[in-house]
Amino acid sequence: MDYRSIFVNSWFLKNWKFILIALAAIVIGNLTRHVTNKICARRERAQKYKNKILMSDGDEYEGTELTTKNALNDIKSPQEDTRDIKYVPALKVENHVPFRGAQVTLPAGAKQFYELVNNRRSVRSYKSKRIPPLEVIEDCIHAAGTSPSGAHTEPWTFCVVSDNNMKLRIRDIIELEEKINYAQRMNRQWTTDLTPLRTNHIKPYLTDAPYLILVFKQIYGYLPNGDRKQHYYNEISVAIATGILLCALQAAGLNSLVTTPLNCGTALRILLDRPENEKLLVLLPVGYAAEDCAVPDLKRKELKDIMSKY
Ligand code: IYR
Repeated sequence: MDYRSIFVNSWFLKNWKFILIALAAIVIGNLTRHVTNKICARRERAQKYKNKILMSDGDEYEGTELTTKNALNDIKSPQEDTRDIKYVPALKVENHVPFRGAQVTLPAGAKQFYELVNNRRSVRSYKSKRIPPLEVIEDCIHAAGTSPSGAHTEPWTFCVVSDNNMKLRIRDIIELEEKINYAQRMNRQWTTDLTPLRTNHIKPYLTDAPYLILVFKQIYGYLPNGDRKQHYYNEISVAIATGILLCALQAAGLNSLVTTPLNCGTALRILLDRPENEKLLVLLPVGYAAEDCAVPDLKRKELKDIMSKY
């Protein structure tokens, strides 16, 4: 047998170029698939990581043990998982400027401020005919908007309602839910604890008070490109802003009440045509107390009972 001629005439030898090209194509094909799979997996992980971050708006990390210095050895850079994402700060601030300290103070300082705020009471009956100027309400909300907030996200919306028909619709929503709240959602101890305050599901202040301020927390915001923006500590931020609002209303000689209408958030948000990223935190009736307004004879804790020195 002429092995040489078999070899020279073999199909493999004749087609070696095509075979080589086919083999190369298979290798390149597999390699590309492998690489793209890897890239996709990493992108997916990065996206998952980003979503996870979006969830954490400042919650405490839950752990049963106190952190020790050993924990430092376990730190893995988050960059590992997020190499493919380009991060830019949501806050557009270029400079820091010299701080000039408090330029405005009260003549008698904090003692005077204490006198001011100690005079505040939660008011549940209002004069409907005496209407404070809207500018005063605007000034108070302007003050509330100076509140500190997580990463300066300013996650608040203050909706001011003075329209009587709108107030009536708000009252209807709240009284319906509160009837159920008092009857079954709040437990017996809760309703019993409220008896000294003489509250119930009937709330004339929602239509009598000249203004209702509905304070919404924005649980996230939007970047100019439409992407979601994280609102860190949004509830704490809006609660602080509400505290400032209460002080401002008091300073303006107005009365108010902090109400937390349980289970009414969505209905009120839809009524006021607010977007889904806004959740109702509190609702404040605002105005002047009715002539016959009575308040429970409450005592406040003494300084020594609320402060510990170290
Ligand atoms: N939101 C209800 C119940 C209520 C709950 C507490 I805590 C109060 O301090 C007062 C009232 C209401 O507004 O009647």
